Formats: sequence, structure tokens, C-alpha cells
Amino acid sequence: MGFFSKLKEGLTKTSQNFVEKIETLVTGRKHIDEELYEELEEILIQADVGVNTSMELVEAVRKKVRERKVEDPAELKDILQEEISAILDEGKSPLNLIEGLTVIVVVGVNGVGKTTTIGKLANWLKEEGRKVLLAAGDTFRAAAIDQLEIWSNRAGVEVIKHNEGADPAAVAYDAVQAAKARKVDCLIVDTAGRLHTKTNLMEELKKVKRVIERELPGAPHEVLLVLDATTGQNAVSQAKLFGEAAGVTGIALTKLDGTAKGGVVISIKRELNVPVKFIGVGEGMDDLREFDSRDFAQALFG
Ligand SMILES: Nc1nc2c(ncn2[C@@H]2O[C@H](COP(=O)(O)OP(=O)(O)O)[C@@H](O)[C@H]2O)c(=O)[nH]1
Ligand SMILES: [Mg+2]
Repeated sequence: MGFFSKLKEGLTKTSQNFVEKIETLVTGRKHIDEELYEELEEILIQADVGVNTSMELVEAVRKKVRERKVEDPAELKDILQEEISAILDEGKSPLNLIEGLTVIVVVGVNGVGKTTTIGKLANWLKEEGRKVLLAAGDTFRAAAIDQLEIWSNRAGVEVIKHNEGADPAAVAYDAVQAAKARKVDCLIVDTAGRLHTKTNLMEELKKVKRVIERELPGAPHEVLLVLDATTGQNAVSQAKLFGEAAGVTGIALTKLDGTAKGGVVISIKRELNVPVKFIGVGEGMDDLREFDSRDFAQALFG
């Protein structure tokens, strides 16, 4: 399936929850009034666009309506699409791949799709002709290491691992050494999403980053935060937490397939200063896409 049709299919529920509701809202109305704006704002908030962003969007729509002297409620949908497209304007934000060894650290809370995203990413980079190595930095459970190994076999790349309970920074250290020795192009480091307290998790991530930087100045080149779109506004809170502590450079937003909360993309774009670089639209190896915000806006409005 082509990129655009897969994206459109993945966004079906978001579209239904959002665009169709707006269509229903404006159909049959004769006037644009305060009540209509309130309902519009409510629909946006329900689609996980976020309270602040929803209010800003409605304000922007109101302004356009005044400026253009619009009277027909049916025109609201197009104006809203224009405003959302303006927020999502910058198109693609590619992965920072350098000449030589690029190190990508993947972070995020438990269950968001880190390991799966790493598997998909490894496969994509390998298909682009790069030599990829994975590091099993989630040493919290043996199953996490096994799961990364399964993905490495699927993608046909190697993995550096220690035993369950090992120090993730030691895994990262070995992985950077191995990557240098094996002339790897991309090293992708998995990390744990849960520890006993959040502060410890952030400290551990900082330590992993410090070790990588010491062994390879300038690295890591990307800290990719994985967020689960089905958690809606919760994902935005996670991004704020990790963004500050872990120095996040990009977001991979997973599980956009089958969720009605795709509006969270607009919220992330508006409220965080971090680009969405990838989206996950399924559990398979090929279900990772480079995020293009213009395609997204278009797919959303159909
Ligand atoms: N539908 C769907 N499921 C996904 C996607 N990405 C990950 N998953 C599923 O989410 C679950 C948790 O993924 P995992 O990679 O283990 O998360 P981790 O704990 O962050 O490493 C698994 O069942 C994955 O198959 C996605 O884009 N779409
Ligand atoms: Mg994992």
C-alpha cells in the first residue's frame, strides 16, 4: 500500500472523530454564532488537539471569518483546514544522519512502542543501504532483550546485549565500541521505559547519553522520543517531561492506526518545540513512515 493511502487509512478514525463531526456541526446551520464556535472548540478538544491549541485555532477561524465577511457555516471547515495546515506547515523533518557513525538513542515510557519502532527503523535504514547495529539498553526484563533480538533478526542486523539487570550505560559503552570497530553507519540504542521512580529514569538516560558522548564526541545525534498516539494529551505531558530531561531531538508517534486521537499531532506541533520525525501506522516491519505534516493535514481532511 502506498504511503498516502496507508496514512489515510490509519487516520480514518481521527478523521471520523473530527472532520465528520465538524461537517455535521455546520450542515443545516444558517448562521455563524457563538454557540457554533463553542461546539467547534469542543470537537477539537475531544480530538485531542489540546485545550490551548483548540482555543487558538477557534480564535484564528473567528478572525478569518470577520476579515472575509464569511456568513455560510459550511465555509468553516475549509478555514479550519487552512489554519491547521498553517500549524503543520514545515513538511518533513528528516533524521539527522551524519557521515560516519550516527548514534540514535530511543526513549519513552513503557509500552509506547520503542522496541517496535527500533525494529522498523533498523529495517528502513538497512534498506537505504546503511549498516545498522542495535543496543539492548532496556535491561529491566529479559523479555525486553529477547524482543529486540527478534526484531534484529527480522531486520537482518546485529545486536549488542548484556544480561537482564545489567547497567544500560555499560551496554551503550560496548555498543559504541562495537559500532566503531565494525564500521557501522547507525547505532540505535533501546532504553528502559520504567524504573521505580521517574527521576531515576531520567538520571539513567543522562548517564547513557554521557557515556555515548564520551566515547564518540558529538553523539548521540538523535534522541528520539517515542509517544503513543492513543494516549492523547498524556503523550504531550510525557513529551514535556522527557524533552527537558533527556534532550529530545525528535518524536516518533506510534499507533496512529486505529486511534481517534490523531489530533494530538497538532497539539505536539503547536505546544512543543520538537519535530515529529516518524509515525507508526501498524505493528509490521513496514509500518513506519517519515512524517510529513502537509501530507498529514491533507490525509486528515480527506
Ligand atoms: N497498532 C500499532 N501497534 C504498535 C505500533 N507500534 C508499536 N505497537 C505495539 O505496541 C506494543 C508495545 O510495543 P513495544 O515496542 O514493546 O513498546 P516499548 O515498551 O516502548 O518497547 C506492541 O504490542 C507493539 O506491537 C504502531 O504503530 N501501531
Ligand atoms: Mg521495549
